[in-house]
Amino acid sequence: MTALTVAGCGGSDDASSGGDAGGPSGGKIVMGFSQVGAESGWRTANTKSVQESAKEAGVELKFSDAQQKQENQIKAIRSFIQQKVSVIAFSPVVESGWDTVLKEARTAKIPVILTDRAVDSPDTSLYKTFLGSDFVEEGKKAGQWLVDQYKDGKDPVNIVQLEGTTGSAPANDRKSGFQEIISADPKFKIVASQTGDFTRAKGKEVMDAFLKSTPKIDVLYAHNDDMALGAIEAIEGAGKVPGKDIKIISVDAVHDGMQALADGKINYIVECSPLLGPQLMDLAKKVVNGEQVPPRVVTEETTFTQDQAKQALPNRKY
Ligand code: GZL
Repeated sequence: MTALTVAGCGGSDDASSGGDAGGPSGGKIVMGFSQVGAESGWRTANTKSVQESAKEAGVELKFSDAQQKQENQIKAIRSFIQQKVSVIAFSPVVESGWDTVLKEARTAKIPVILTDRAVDSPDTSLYKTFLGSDFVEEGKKAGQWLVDQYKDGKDPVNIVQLEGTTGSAPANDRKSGFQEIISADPKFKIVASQTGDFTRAKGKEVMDAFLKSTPKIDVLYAHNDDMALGAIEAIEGAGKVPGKDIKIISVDAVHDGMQALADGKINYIVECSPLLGPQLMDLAKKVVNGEQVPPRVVTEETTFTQDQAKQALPNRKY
């Protein structure tokens, strides 16, 4: 294992050195990482990727779990600033409300990398780069599969939607991308839409309510596999067959989602890769050493049908 060292950086307490304040000169890169929480299988896999990649890269990782609360992330970022870390990376639980703390990081000359989720600040100088998926594209892929499935039909298609965490980039963008595609045909109607906060328990609870309040549901669009898996429990509890009575489209492609897809309980999954660790460490090294990095790094990902899931499952890393 080779430690990623910081070239030409000021001493450990020298936050006033030109350029970004790194760690002790010639010392290890110290990364402060604020994680959203542990709400889903995706998040667990993402945390594992970041932690394993830091170890592999010789980066000292100060990791904090915000339990899906923005105030905890802001507290963690302030603590990283106090500790004079070389670089801060975080996945913003929601898009808004970050300017103040990111300005504090900039004043302290500590570079920030956004991973997984974006912020809606117009001041893009507050962070060096955003590494993560294109959630609008994910929503479009989900919508396109549905349009293709029903291309010959004339009857109304009643859709219920389990949205991700309110105010989060994936929830906002997966919703808008999906809507953009299905709005081309008026037979597609979103008859109910509510947040399930990306968790299995909430997904079940909200789907239970949908089943009681919505006479005819043809399709569920879930913004992540965990909510889809919770919804499957509700659908089966109502005596209906998931994947047949109610078609299910989901996002992530974590193991349990892929298993449900292979078993025919989900019909289509749009992949959202959580394996951001290696790219994050590479970007961190460049940023701390003052190298240029692209303002946006989009992760590679694909889609899965039921047959493709059966093929892919044995080799999946998460
Ligand atoms: C997407 C990520 C989302 C996942 C959910 O990049 O932020 O948060 O889709 C997770 O499973 O909770």
